[in-house]
This record gives sequence, structure tokens and C-alpha cells, in this order.
Amino acid sequence: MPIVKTSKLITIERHITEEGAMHPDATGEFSHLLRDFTLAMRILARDVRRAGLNDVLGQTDGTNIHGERVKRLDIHANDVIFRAMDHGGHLCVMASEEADGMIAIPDEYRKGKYVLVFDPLDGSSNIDVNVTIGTIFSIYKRVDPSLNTPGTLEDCLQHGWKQVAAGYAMYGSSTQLVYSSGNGVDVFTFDPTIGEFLLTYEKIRIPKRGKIYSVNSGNAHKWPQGVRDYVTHLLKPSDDGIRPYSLRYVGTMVADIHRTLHYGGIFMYPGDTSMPDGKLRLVYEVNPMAFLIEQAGGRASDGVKRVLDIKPTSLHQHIPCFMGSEEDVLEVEEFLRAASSE
Ligand code: P6P
Repeated sequence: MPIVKTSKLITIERHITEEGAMHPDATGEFSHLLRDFTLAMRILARDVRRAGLNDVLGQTDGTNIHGERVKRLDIHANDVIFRAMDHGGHLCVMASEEADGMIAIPDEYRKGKYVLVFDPLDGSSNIDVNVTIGTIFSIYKRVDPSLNTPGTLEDCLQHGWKQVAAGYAMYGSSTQLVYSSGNGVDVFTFDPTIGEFLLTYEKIRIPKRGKIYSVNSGNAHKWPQGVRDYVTHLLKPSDDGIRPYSLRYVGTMVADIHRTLHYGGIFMYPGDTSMPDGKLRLVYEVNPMAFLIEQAGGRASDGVKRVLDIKPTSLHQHIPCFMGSEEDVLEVEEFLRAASSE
């Protein structure tokens, strides 16, 4: 699978502008919003690249709402995104993994019709050992776009199918920005010599079935029976050679999803006896990734329901997730159904 699939020299700004022109009611506001966000991604790409040198590694004394020790780069990334996005006049409210409640747009700035929710630095546990980390984001229109007042919690808790765009930045061997505004999934690779994100892969299509499963097997003793039965099935050699599957697990959702988009297979974070709703957060981790997976032709569920059809009830709520190649996700759902009917 090539990781470069276009020779056209197109920057993300030009791509956003051209896609914006496809929407007759486009005012350019959405393009300006994405332009501002790519500035934050450029800055974070630089800072992550130099993390070992410019003293942003290490932990703060604090923990976030999830009880997780907060890395200094988490705080820095949250601050960079806030400062890039708070004054553009395109947003009415923001929400972040690193903020307990909603993030208000300062009084002095115009309130726009969009909502931004994000995980500023996904994969924090990997920061200090130079393993791929990322930023996940999702953009909605506010519930009542005619308003110019501060956004509300309801604006942040919309169904995932209402996302107007979603994506992630992946700070790995190169920095890539993967996003969709509902017209397929495109990949842009950052060229630091010119400070531009260039289009390197157009309209990713996830294989209908893969040969990789991605899950933290250290939790296996706590999984529901259906998940255990499914993984046992994946590891049993089949006559057609499709099984056994290989296990690949980075422990950064952005990296595991990026591989799944390109190679297919399934990424799972099931609920278990200690975390009945799993570890991943619906609003700013699972929903944006589910949007991308579906835009690439895959499937994303909580094991029963389509993720994008689930109404969020709180900013930081967890949700079990099974996402990737359509046939693989349908198969785990069948194992879960069979186990629950026993
Ligand atoms: P575990 C990173 O901390 C994260 O939020 C996701 O990026 C990742 O998929 C998951 O947690 C890893 O969790 O329990 O396997 O270490």
C-alpha cells in the first residue's frame, strides 16, 4: 500500500478552498477556520519535533478530569490550539480533553457558527519515549447557526453524524494531517522546508477486510466473553490463510487508526469489568475517528450501535469502540451478539 498516492502539488489551504467552493452556501468562514487550525498544527509539529530539546517533556503536578497525569506537552498543545482558534470569529465554543468544562470564546471576540472539540495531544503516555502522538479534532455547526451568542453544552454534544469535518494530526516519522469534510479522507504531509502541508494521498479507501487486529491484550482477562471469543477466532489458522491475524498496537489511537485506514483490519477498545464503557472518549476521540473511518468506507460501532448515531450526554463520556474494515467490525458484532444471547 503506497503512502503517497498523488503527484499533484496542492497545499491544504488550496484544497480547503477548492472543497469550500463545492458547497454553494460556503461563506469561506469554514475555510478560514481550517486555515487557523492548520497554523496550530504547524506550531505543534515544530514543538513535538523538538520536544526533547525545548524542555516540554515531562509531567506537570496535575491530573486531568480522567485522573490521568498531565504531561507538559498536553498543556502546551491545548494552549496553542486555544490561542490559534479563540479570536478568528468562526467559533462559538470549544471543548477539549484537557478542560473539565466548555472553553468559552473570550468576550471581546465575535462568536461564529462553528464548534471545535479536540484532544490536543492523543497518546500522552508515549510522549517521553518518542512514540507517535497526535491531535484529534472535530468541527460542528452550532445547533442554531443564526445565533451570535456564546455556544452552549448542547452545541458540543451533537450526534457524530452532524460533524461537518473531522481529522487528526499525526506527529510521527513525518507530520501528517488527515481530514475529511464529508467528501472522502485526504492526507497532507508537512514539509518543514516550506512550512506547508502538501496533499500526498487522496480519498483513502479502507479494505473491506484486513489481517490486523489492534487492541490492548493486557485487558483480555476483563473483556466481555464475545470479545474473547472473537480474538480466539482471529488467532485460529484458517484454510484460506486469512487467519491468524497479526496484532499491532501502538497505544496512540491516532497511529492505530492511521494504520487501520491504510491497511484495514480492526481497532478495538472494548468495555470491560473495570471500565464498562471503555477508555476512549466519545466526543473528541471516537466520533471524529468514526467519521473518518466511515468516510473511507469502513464501519464504527460500540459493538451494537453505529457510533455516529449515539447522542452524547456529557463532554467526557467514554464509549466502547470497534472500528475499521466493514467485514471485520460486522464479525466482532456477531460474536458479541452470539455471546450475549447465550
Ligand atoms: P491503553 C492514549 O492515552 C489513549 O487515549 C489513546 O490514544 C489510545 O488508543 C489509548 O489511550 C491507549 O490506552 O489503556 O491501551 O494504554
